[in-house]
This record gives sequence, structure tokens and C-alpha cells, in this order.
Amino acid sequence: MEPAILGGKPQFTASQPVGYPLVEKETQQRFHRLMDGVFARNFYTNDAPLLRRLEDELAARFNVAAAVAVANATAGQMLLMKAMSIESGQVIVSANTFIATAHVCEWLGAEPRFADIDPTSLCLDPEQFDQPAFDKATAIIPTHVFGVMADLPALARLATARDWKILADAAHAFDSQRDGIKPGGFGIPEFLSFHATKFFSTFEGGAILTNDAALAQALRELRNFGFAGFDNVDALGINAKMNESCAAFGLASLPALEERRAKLAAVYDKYVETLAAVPGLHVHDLKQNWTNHRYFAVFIEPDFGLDRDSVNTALWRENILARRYFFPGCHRMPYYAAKRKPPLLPHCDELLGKILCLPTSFDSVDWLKGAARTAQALAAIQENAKAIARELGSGYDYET
Ligand code: T4K
Repeated sequence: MEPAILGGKPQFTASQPVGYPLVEKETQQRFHRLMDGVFARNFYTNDAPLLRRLEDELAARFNVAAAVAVANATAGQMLLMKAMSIESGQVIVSANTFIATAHVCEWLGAEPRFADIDPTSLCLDPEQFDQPAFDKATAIIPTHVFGVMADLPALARLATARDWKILADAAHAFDSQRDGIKPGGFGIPEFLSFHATKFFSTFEGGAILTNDAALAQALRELRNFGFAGFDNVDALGINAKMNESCAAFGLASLPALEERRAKLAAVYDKYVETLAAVPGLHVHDLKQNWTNHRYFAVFIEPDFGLDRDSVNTALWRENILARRYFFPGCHRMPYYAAKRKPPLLPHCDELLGKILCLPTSFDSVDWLKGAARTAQALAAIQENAKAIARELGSGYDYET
């Protein structure tokens, strides 16, 4: 096939974003039924019945004492750090995470200290902390990237030895497992994201998972302005509540998750099979991990014949809206780079220059066919690498 960037017909008519929402017809029907109940009750938010039900279902699913639902994961992290009194000092975060993980530290008055990743898991590497850069740290926040869980046992041991507080960003890790244990099961509080693009969505939303009942109680107060009861505010809370329409969408989605995960796992297999023959590209190996397969990443190596950004530009012309998560790394985002010279983080710096996330769900196209067509487009881009390089000249026209 001739790549669209060279004048061929685009592989897809509709745009195919990385985060195309996962919503089955039955999920929509269940949602509408649940919303009928919401309107009948006239109870829309503030610890309403569907929120309570969703929290119970999540606590059981993750085998934790409490799941505290919140407006989004960012708010969840804010509440959690406040409840854990992490509002100053230095906090270690991965440079390879969504900017929210670092921004919450900064918002609360703590300084994020960016650390490098293990090149296989793409999560914080526990073997790097004997460096002066981390001497003043008081807390650490590992992120589970693309559903692969960070080495929480090793990081928790480090945290204990160095007297660091520890919480984890499990935004991508709904239903993920490490050694059979899901987020929340390592004795560390963790927060999930239920954003529209995630494996499990409540439109916007999130939850904090914990086995600490006192912490859960504190979080419930904090998400509701700090009210401990009527006319009684004893903490500096904020409004981070999840409303009933979001809870309804979450409850409606739960019965679909096993099938959803199986479909995404099949998409992963299809990608692995069809991309195997493409030179200069390797896939992020998820075989060793139990993940929800929501994200699928490839790395563009020098022998592909084009740099990653040129490949990205060519994919966008096919209406495949690939993403460079989490390029250039939080440490190199202008906001942080202006405050402190970005540390050299060799694995992050190298891998984020090569990474591309591809869609795992598709608009108006069967997902397996979508993956196969995306892989074909990549293969055609590779076969025509020289002509595309000539077409793009020295620059590239992809903006963000
Ligand atoms: N920690 C980590 C590790 C995270 O990845 C995130 C969020 C957080 C913390 C914070 O969680 P929340 O506070 O959001 O609960 C998107 C999401 O907005 C963000 O939630 C997510 N991570 C991040 C990885 O992806 P952007 O800036 O890439 O979003 P955007 O608007 O470009 O959307 C991605 C694609 O999805 C677009 O091409 C369009 C498509 N899309 C999006 C929406 C919202 C749809 O097709 N339908 C939709 O409804 O951040």
C-alpha cells in the first residue's frame, strides 16, 4: 500500500485516537437504566447510593478494605498526599509519568525529584537511589506505566529503610497484577484513574484503594470540604466528590470488563504477530505481566529508517492518532526544566525518544482489523522510509 503521506488513501476514514473510549452497547443500556433510578431518587451527589455501591464493588474487586471514589485521579492524589501529610520536602516521582503525578506534588508545596526507569517495565528503577540527588527525599510515588506494575515490594523496602512515605499512581493499572496481587494489595495506598480514555471509565473519576480504615475515613472527609458531620469542619478539605452519573457509568461498565480485557489482549497479540516482520521496531513486551492491555507501545529503532516523530507524522496522515506518552519526560517539560536543570536520566531520555503508543480500540472498525490495518500502515511506512524522509525533509509537521 502507498502511505497517505506519499499520496495514498488514508488507512482509516475516521480518526483513531489512542484513547477511543471503551463503551459496549449493553454498558450504555445499563447506564440508562441506572440513570432512571438517579432521576427517580433526586439524589445526584454527596455520598449518594450509586457511589456507595461502586465503592463496595471496587473494594471487593481489589480485595481492599476501602475504595474511596473521587472526581478524578489528580484530585485523589491530592487528597491522599494531604492525608499523609506530604506537603513539603522532596518527593521522588518517575520522569515517565503523566504530568499530573508531578504537578500534584508541586501544588501541595512539595518538590518533585525526577527519577529514571527500568527499561523493561518503564516504571521506576529501584536500583538508582544511592545518589545525592535523592538524599533529601521524604516520599516516593511510583507510577504503574501502561498497566505494568512497578516493583512495589522493592520500593516499599527502600521506603521503609529510608523512612520515606510511599503511595502509588495506579492510574493505568485497573485490574493489573504483580505476583497475583492487585493495586492496593501491597500495604501501600494507591490511586486509580477512571478517565474517559481508561480501561475502566466513569467519564471522569478515580478511586483511592487502601486497607487503612482511618485513612479511608480521612479521605472521605477531605473529598467533602473536610466536613466531619453537619456544621462541623475539622480538616482542610476540598470538593473532590464523584457524582451519581459517573458512579452509574462505572457500575454499568463493571459487567463488561472481563470481555473487554479479553478483546484488548487479542488486539495485543494481533499487533505482536503482525509487527514481528517490521524491521527497526520493537514492541513493549507485556507477556510477563498481567495487565488490562489498554495501552500498546512500540519503540522506533534507528534501522526503521525514519525517526520516531516522522513515523508519527506519517501515522497521523493515515488517521492513526498515535501518541508519544510520556515524551519528553516530566523532567524536560518546560515548567520543570525552567525551575531546575533537567537531570540526565539515560533510560527515560532514550526510550521516550523512540516510543509511540498505538490505538487499542477503534471507531467503526472491528478492533482486530483495526490493529491489523494499523500494523500494515506501519509496515508500509517502513518500506517507504526513504521516500517519506525525502517528503518530510529535515523537519516534520506534527505539532504538540
Ligand atoms: N497518572 C497517570 C499515569 C495518568 O496517565 C493520568 C491521566 C493521571 C495520573 C491523571 O488522571 P486523571 O486526573 O485524568 O483521572 C489523557 C487523559 O486526559 C489523562 O487522563 C491520561 N492520564 C492521559 C494518559 O491521557 P491527554 O492530554 O493525552 O488527552 P487527550 O485529550 O489528548 O485525549 C487522548 C485521545 O483520546 C484523544 O486523541 C481523543 C481521545 N478521546 C478523549 C476523550 C476525553 C476520545 O476519543 N474521547 C474522549 O472522551 O491525556
